[in-house]
Amino acid sequence: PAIIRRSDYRAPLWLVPDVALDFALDADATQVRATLAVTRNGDHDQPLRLDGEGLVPLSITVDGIALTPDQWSMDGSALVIPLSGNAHAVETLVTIAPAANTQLMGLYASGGLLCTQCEAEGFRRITFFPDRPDVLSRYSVRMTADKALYPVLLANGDPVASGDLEDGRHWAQWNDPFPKPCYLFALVAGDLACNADGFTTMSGRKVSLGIWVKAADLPRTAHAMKALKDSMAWDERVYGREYDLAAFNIVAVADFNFGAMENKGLNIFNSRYILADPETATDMDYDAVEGVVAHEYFHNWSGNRVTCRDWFQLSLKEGFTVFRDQSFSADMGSPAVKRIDDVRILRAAQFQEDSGPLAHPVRPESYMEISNFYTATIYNKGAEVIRMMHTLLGPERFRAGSDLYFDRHDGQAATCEDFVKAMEDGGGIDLTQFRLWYSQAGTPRINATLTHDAATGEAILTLSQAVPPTPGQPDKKPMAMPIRIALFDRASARHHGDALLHLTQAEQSFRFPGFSAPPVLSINRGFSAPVVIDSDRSQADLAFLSAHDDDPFARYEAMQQLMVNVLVGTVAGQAMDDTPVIAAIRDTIADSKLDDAFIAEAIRLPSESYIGDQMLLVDPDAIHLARDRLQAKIGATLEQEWRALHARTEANGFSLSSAAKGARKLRNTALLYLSASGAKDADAIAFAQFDRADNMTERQGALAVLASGIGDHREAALDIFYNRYADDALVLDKWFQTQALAFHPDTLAIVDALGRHKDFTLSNPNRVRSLYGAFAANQWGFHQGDGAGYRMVADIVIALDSLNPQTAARLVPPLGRWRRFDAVRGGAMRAELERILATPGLSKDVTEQVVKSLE
Ligand code: HT7
Ligand code: ZN
Repeated sequence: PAIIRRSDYRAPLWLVPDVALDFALDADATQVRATLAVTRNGDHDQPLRLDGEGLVPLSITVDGIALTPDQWSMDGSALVIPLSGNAHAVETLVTIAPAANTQLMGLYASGGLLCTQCEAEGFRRITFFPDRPDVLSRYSVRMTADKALYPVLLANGDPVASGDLEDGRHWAQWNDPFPKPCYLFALVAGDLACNADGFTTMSGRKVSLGIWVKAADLPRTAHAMKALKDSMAWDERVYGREYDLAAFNIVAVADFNFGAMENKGLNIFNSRYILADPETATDMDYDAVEGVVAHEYFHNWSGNRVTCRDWFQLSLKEGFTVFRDQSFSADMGSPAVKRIDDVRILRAAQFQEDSGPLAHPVRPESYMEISNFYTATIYNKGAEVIRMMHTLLGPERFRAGSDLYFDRHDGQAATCEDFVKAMEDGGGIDLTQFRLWYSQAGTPRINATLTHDAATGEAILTLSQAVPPTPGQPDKKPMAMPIRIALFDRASARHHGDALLHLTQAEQSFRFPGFSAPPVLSINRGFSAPVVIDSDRSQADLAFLSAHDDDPFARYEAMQQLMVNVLVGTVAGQAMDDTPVIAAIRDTIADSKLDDAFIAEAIRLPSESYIGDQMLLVDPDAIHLARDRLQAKIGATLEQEWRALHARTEANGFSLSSAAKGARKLRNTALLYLSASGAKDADAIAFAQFDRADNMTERQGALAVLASGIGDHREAALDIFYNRYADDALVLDKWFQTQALAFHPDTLAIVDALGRHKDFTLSNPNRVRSLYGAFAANQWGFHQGDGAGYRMVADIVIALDSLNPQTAARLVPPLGRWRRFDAVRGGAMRAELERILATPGLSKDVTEQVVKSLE
C-alpha cells in the first residue's frame, strides 16, 4: 500500500463551499444525490478529483448538464472531472448498501438503525467528495425514508422542515450553517426514543438537547444527560467556549468501531458510553460515560470550530480534547484519583507503544492507513504534551494562549504548529525546544541522583535524560520538560514547597540550600512530565514517601515503586524483603486522613504487564508467580484488616457520591486480598457479595475474584451472571471480558470455548474487544503454553479482516511485542505475524500493523 507523507501536503486544488445531499434511505439500497458547489483554489488547470470507495457514478451533471462517459474518468476509485471554469455545480448520484456494510465506516445499519461514521475517511464510502479535513463546506441534508421503520431522521446542524410523503415515507431537512470537513458529517435514521432536555448558554441562548436511544434504554440515559450539561457549563467557565447551534443531539448505537464521534451537532456514540444504571454499569462505566460525553462535546471547539489541516495533525484535536476531558473529570470528582488513573492508562498503553515497533511521534511523518493512528500516542501522550504547556504557563497564561488559538483559527483547518504558536504568543513563552515533543517518538528516561554537601548545606539534584531510539529515529535530542519536585526533611516529614524544574539539557544540576541533612526526593510530582524516572532512592525512602508525601500522585507512585522493586527483584531470582510493602499497605489502610478511593489505588499491586514493562525480557510465568505470591502474602498477613475493611465498606443503599464510589472500590480490593489470603471462607464471602450486590461494581468485582479462582462458586456465579443478563449486550460483554482477563490456569481454553459460544459474534466490535482484546491484554493467559494464544488471536485477525479491518488491526500490536519475549515465544509470535501477512487480500489496515511489527 502507498505511504502518505506529511511533507507531501498540498493545499486543495478545488474547494467546496456548499454541498446539498439528498438521501433516499433504505437498508439495502440507499440513493445518494450530492450537489457540490465547487470553486477552483488558485491558478491551475487541474481537474476536479473526488474521492470515492466502492462507489459507481450512476449519473454526473455539471451546471445541470449531464456528462457523457468521455467527460469524466475513474482514477482507481476516485472520480476525475475536467472543468473549464472557476466555479461549477457538480451533481453525482450513487447507490450504497448500508446493510452490507460490515466495516462500520460510511453509512451502515446497526440494530435496525441507519447511521454514519465518517472519520477519518468514511465519507468517501457515501458519496464522491474531496475527503480531506481542509475542505470545509456548509451542508444541507434532505432525507426520505419509510416512516414506520425510520420514524426519526437526524442530521448535523438544526432541523429546518419535515413532512410526510405518499407510500408511507416521510422526509426531513437539516442545515448546518458552520462550514465543516466531511469527516464531521452525520445522519441517523431509526426508531428512537429521546431523553429531551435543554441548556441555556452563557449568552442566554436556549439549546435543545436530545439523547436518542432504543425506547427500552431511555431510563439509562440520565447520567449521560447530566454529563452533557455539566460539560457545556464547564467549557463556558474554564475555556469561555459556548455552544453554537440551537440543537445538540446524541445517538447511541450498538455497533461502533470506536468510543464515540463528535459529528457537528449530532454526536454518535458506542452505546457503552451512553447507557448507565446501577444494575448494569460499574462506577468505572459511569466515569467513562461522563468522560466520553465531555470529550465529544468539547470537540465542538477543539476539533470542529477549529479542525485539522491534515491527518498528521490529528493530535491537535485529540490531544487537546483529551486534556480538556481529563481536566473536566478531575473537576467533577477526585483530581488525585483521576490523575493516577490517567497515568496508569498512559503507562499501560502509550509507554508500551512508544517502546515497540509501532512507536511514532505525536505528529507522525507518514502512514499507510490513518485509522491505525488513533493511538495512545496521539491521544494520551498528546494530552500530556498539552498538560506540560499548561504546567509551564500556569492556568491564566494557558487560557490566554487557548483564547488566542480559538480566535485566530476559528473556522479554519489548523496545525499543531498553529497551536504551539498561539501558546507562545498568547502565553508569552518560547517553546522552540519544547516542539520536539511533537516530532520525537520514545519515552524519555530521566536519571535522578540526589547528593548532599554537608559543608554548604546544599542538596544537589542531578538530572540526566536520554530518549531511546525508535523506528526511523536512531538519534534523539534532549527535550524540554517541567519536572516538579519537593525535598522532604526526614525528621519533620515536611518540605519547603514544590520546585518546578525546567529540564532542557542532557544533564543538568540543581542546587537547593538549607539542608543540614540529606533530604528525601519526591520527583515528578503530579506526573508533571510523561517520562520514566530512574532514581537511586532506597526502599526506606520510598516507604517514607508512601507514608508522608503530600502530593497524592507522588505518594501513590512511591508505593508502586516499592512494590515494583520487590516484584522485579523476585522475578530476577533475588531474595527480596517484602516487609516494607506490607507495612506500607497496613499504614495506608489505617490512615484516616486518606479517602477510600485513594487507598484502593495506592494499595493495588502493579499489573503483570507493567511489571513486564520494567524488564528487557518479559517472563510472564515468573511475573505471575511473583505477583501472585506477594498478593497472597499481603492477603494472609493482613487478613483481619481485609475482613474489617470489607465489612466497613458495605453500603446501606446505593449512591453515586464520591465517598460511595470510593467505598465500593476499596471493598472490591479488600475482597481481592481476602481471597488471595487463602482464607477458607473467602470464596463464600465473594459469592455472597456477588449474590447480594445492588450494583454492578460490586457484582462484577466479586465475579472477577471468583472467575480467577478455582473455588466451588466459580461456575455457579458465571452461570447466574449469564442468565441474569443474557439479553443485555453491554453486560454480556462484561461476562466475556471477565473470563478473558481472569488469572485462571485454563484461560486459554476458556477463551477458545467462548469464541464458539452462541453469543459471540465477530460483527460487533465491543464483543470482539471484550473477548480477544481483553485476552491479548492478559499477559499470563496470552503468553501461556506453546503459542496457542498467539494462534487464536491471529486466527481472529485473519477472520475479522475481511469484515472489519479497523477492528482487526487493533488486535495486532500485542503480537508485535515479540522482541520482548524469549526465543520460543518470540519466534511463535513472529510466525503468526508472518502467517497473517501471507493471507491473500489482506487490508491495508492490518498489513501496515503487521509489516511494522515485523521490521
Ligand atoms: N474523533 C473520533 C474518532 C473516531 C474514529 C476513528 C477511526 C474509526 C472510527 C472512529 N470513530 C470515532 C473519536 C474521538 O476521539 O472523539
Ligand atoms: Zn476525540
